[in-house]
Amino acid sequence: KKVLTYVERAAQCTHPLSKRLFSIMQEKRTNLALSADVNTAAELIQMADSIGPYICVLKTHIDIIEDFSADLIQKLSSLAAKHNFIIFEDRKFADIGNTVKQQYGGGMYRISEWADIINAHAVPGPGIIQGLKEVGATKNRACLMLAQMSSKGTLAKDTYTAESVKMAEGNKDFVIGFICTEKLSSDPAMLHMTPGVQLSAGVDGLGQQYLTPQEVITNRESDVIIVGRGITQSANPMQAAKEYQEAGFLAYQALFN
Ligand code: UP6
Repeated sequence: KKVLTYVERAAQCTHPLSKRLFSIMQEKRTNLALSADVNTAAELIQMADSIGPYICVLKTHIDIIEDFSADLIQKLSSLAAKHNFIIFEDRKFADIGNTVKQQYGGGMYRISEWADIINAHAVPGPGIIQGLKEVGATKNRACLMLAQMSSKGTLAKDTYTAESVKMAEGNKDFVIGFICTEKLSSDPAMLHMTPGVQLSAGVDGLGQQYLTPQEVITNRESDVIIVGRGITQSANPMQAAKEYQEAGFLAYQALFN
């Protein structure tokens, strides 16, 4: 079985965002996404600026920021341009099409105006993708389907996972990949992004389960490692980010050995 490089994968992408992401991964030699789960605008901006050089994706949970403002979005967007990373709002939409459309485009966060990528649960059925697409597709945004989760006891497995993959593959004009714990699609354009990653395997006190970059990228053939507390709670986040970047990229290179 031939493993494709990021350059070869980028060439297979029809969606501009997945093409751009694979290109960034090659250019910056990183498959690291930072999950910037901090609670103030100042911390988020500081993280994005200091960790920006080491990542391909900055993942946000905008609704845990205590002092959200339009200024934060403006600063985040300029940092994305400065450091060349993609912004992924981890909103995990999970409602009917008509509701997610409003949650995505409206409210106080206006997610569709600044997030390149969002994600959605498959549980409502394909209407959720239709609703999100009505807002996002015209802006060249993209979506990831949550096909699996990292947490203990997750119900997203077996048939649910398989059906989520089918739903994604039926909407390739808007869905560019998955949140998952292993490679799920043989389509080289489909991105696999995996949360629950730390340098040592383990658990937290609330059901999170961690795998190593090597397990995720080399053994399970996912594409992007999503790291939160492994970096943000480290004594030296910048140093930790470098370590995850290196571990993730070495694990990618090991695919070709
Ligand atoms: N996340 C998971 N597991 C999933 C989906 N998403 O952990 O299946 C998200 C969490 C958090 C990040 O919402 O933002 O990924 C993981 O953070 P951590 O590395 O600090 O555990």
